[in-house]
Parts: sequence; structure tokens; C-alpha cells
Amino acid sequence: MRSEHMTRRRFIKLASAATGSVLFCSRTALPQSPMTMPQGPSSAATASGSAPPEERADYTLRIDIGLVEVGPQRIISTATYNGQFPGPLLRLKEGRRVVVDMYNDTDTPEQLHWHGQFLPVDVDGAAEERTPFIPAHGMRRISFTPGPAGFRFYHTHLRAGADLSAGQYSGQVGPVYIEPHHEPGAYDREVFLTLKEFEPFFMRGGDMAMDFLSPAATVLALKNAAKKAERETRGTPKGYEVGYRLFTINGRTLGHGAPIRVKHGERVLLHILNGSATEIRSLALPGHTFKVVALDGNPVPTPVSVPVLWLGTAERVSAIVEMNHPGVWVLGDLADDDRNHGMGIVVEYAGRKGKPQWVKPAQSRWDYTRFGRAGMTAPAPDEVIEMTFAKQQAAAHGFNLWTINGVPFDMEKMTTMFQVRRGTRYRLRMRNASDDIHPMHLHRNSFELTKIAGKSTAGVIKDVVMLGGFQEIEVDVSADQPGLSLFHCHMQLHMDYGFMALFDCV
Ligand SMILES: [Cu+2]
Repeated sequence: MRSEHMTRRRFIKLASAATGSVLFCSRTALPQSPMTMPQGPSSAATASGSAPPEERADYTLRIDIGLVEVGPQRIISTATYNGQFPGPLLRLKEGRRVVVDMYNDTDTPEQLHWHGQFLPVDVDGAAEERTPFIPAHGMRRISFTPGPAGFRFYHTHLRAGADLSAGQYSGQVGPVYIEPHHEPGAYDREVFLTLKEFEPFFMRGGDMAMDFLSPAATVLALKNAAKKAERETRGTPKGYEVGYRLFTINGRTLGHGAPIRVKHGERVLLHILNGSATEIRSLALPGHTFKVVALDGNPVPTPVSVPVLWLGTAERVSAIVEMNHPGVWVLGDLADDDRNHGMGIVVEYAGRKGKPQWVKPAQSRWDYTRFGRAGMTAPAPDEVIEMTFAKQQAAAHGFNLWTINGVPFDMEKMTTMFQVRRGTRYRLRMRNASDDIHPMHLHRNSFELTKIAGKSTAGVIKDVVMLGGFQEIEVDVSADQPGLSLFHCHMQLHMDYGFMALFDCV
């Protein structure tokens, strides 16, 4: 116990050394020097793939309640990694094993999920997959081989339910970049941006922007199913939704963080992460376009320049912006209210001064298939798994209850819904019998988009995909990760109220 105490004190030192910087491109977690090295795991549980105790940790992540100064006189208290928001950028190398110590200084057992990586269940970070918790006031040491290459991230994976200080409503989000053998496209430098709201509150009802997805085709049978369900719950008030008072990029409201300083002619590779608990985000930069080179960290077959980026919860976009329109601009969300409450960051050309300018972009739509292999159709899978997602209005103590094939996920029983065989290629046919967009995520795997709202595509590899209201999507996945993999809507409010299912690959 004494050594644990020592270790903790040393890490407080390390954590405070790493705090304070709000620079976006230099927020790297420092690999530890021998001065700050832990003495090895204490009494806390370690993963089965754990490192020998004498081995030094490559990275340390410390969960604790801390303060985030999002703007002048606006300081919020929330759980963070290493006392900063976003958590430190971890730059890993594909295939090079790392040892990570995860400390939890809060009163609640935690899960730290490595989103977008292909990791074993005891490391992945989801209680539903039976990953051990990081005990309250304890630690876990894990080791894993990072992969696949690209832009990933880490975040908490706790159920929050009605507690708006828990789970992804907190500040527990941080970027991971796994260096590939080949970088996607030529650029001069990289900037990492984490989009995140704070100060959440509950409200009844509320509408989601929906008209930006393309193709827009909806399925009549899904609409009819929703209408039928609506008739049955007539008179029931709408379920709770979450709104936010503060909107930030890299933990700062618009105008209160360091601007992105650029030079005329520079090509800047933006790595953008939607770290929201529940929101879909958009971004535009007046006078500029985004050449999308990777989605969810995976290079796309057809890089295309677009005027507006859209990111569902947990999605990532890597895009090159050619800085060819000198001025001082707002890189911001299209929603005026959200941008005016902070969702933006200033882009400032060298030698230019003045008030940052925002210009509303022309109407455009977000179409995943544009980034796919033109004219290609994916080969037929071995098997098709059918899924229908539906909402039971306000059925869970005023919260909407979500079902997959009629079944809400049960956190007590944690039953497996889909048995899959290793080496088999499955097509997941997802049908949305609700009017919400759902960012659907599969742990420990990535999938290939094969059909979006009736339009065939191939070659776009992702781990989250937005499924539009009353729409259908098909993705193909090869079952090659043995054990449990959690599949869920990435909106905290939806996953917490039923919108999850377990795959078991045997
Ligand atoms: Cu959802």
C-alpha cells in the first residue's frame, strides 16, 4: 500500500506537468522518464495481457475530477484524463506494443475504451464485453499492440443513465494517433481538434437536423412501423433529450483558445474528432474546402473536397485544407446557436488581423458513398444479419427505450444477441424505425460500407456510421475478433436505454 501511495504522488507530479497547454498540435502525452516511472501495479487488477510488474509503463492516464477553463470566467468541473481536456494525444506506432497504466482517482469504477482498435476483450474497455473495471481509487495496467493505423481515440465507457456528470457527458475523451506506414496524402502539418459540449441538461423533445444526409431515401415500412408505435403511446409525453450550454473545440469556446495559425499556401491536415456524448456536429471554414482523406482514421479510396464536414457522435474525419484564402476566419459549426455558444475555432493567417469572419456556406449534403470506390459493389457476404432499431416513447422512467429486433439490452443479464463464426463475412443490414439519426458503432472491428439508403458502395472502412431516420444501411464485417464485441448506438442517451447488443465470435 505504501508503494501505491508513492506511485500516486509521483503521478500527480506527472499529471500537473502535462496540464495547462491548450495548443492543439503539441498536446502529446509524454512518454515517461525514469523520474516519474511507476513501481509497477499495486494491488489493483491487471489485464491478462498485462506487462510484468518490473516493466515501465509507456503511458499513464489518470482519471480524476478536474477543472477545465473553457473561456474567461467559465471554469467547469468534470472528470478528465491527466487533469486536462481533451486527454493527452497518444501517438502510438502500429504493431509496437505499449504498456499503459490507468489510474482511477474517482469514487466510481471506470472503463477506458480504446475506440477503433482491434484489441482483446480484457483490454478493449467495455463492461459488457467483461473487461475488468479500473477500480475506484485503484489502477489497472494493460498492454496491447496498437492497430490498425490511423486516427483513433479513447473515452470512458460507463453507463450514465440520468446522471449528466457521468460517462461521456464528462471530459473523459482523448485522441489517439497510430502512425501508419504511409501517411494519407501530402500536407505540411497536422492539427488535432476535439469537438465537445459541456454543461448538459435534460429537456423534453427537441429535434435533430436531418436534411444533410444523402441519399435521402427513406423506407415506407419503417415509417409505418413508427406510426403504429406512436398510435399505441398516444398521450405519452416525449422522452427526455439532452441539450448543452457550452460548446468547445479542444476545450475552449470560440475565440478563447489559441487560434490555428497558418501561412498562405500551407496544407494543413485536420484530424477532427466528435467527442460529444450525444450530438452530431458540422464544420465549415469560409472560403475553404476540406479534402477528406480518411474517415474514422481509415484512408478513403476517393478523396473528395467538400465545403462542409458532418460528424456523428464518435466519428472522425481527417481532411486537408489548402490555406489559399488569407484572412481571419471562424472554423465553426453550421448551427448558429451552437457556434455562438462556442462551437468553433479561429483560423488566422500570418500577418492578418481583425475580427474572425463567419460566412454561412451554401447548402450541401453529406454522402459517404462519394468517398468510396466509384461504380464498385462489394462482393456478396457469407451471411446477412437483419436488424431493426425502434423507439418506445418515454418507456423507461420518462426516457425513450430503444430496441434492437424488439429487445432492449439488459445490463444485468448482458445476453449475447448475435453468434458469429470466425472467418465468416457478415452483412449487417440495419433498419431504423425511428426519426432520429443513430451513429452506429461496433467495437473491436471495422466495417465496410456497402449500401447507404439504397445506394451501393465499396471501399469505405469505418467503425461508426450515421444511420438516417427511417433509412437502411448495410455494412460488411469479417468476424475475426474472437470473443464478445459490443455493438451500439454511440449516443450516450440511446446506448444507456437499451440501444446495444453483443456479438460473440466463436
Ligand atoms: Cu441512437
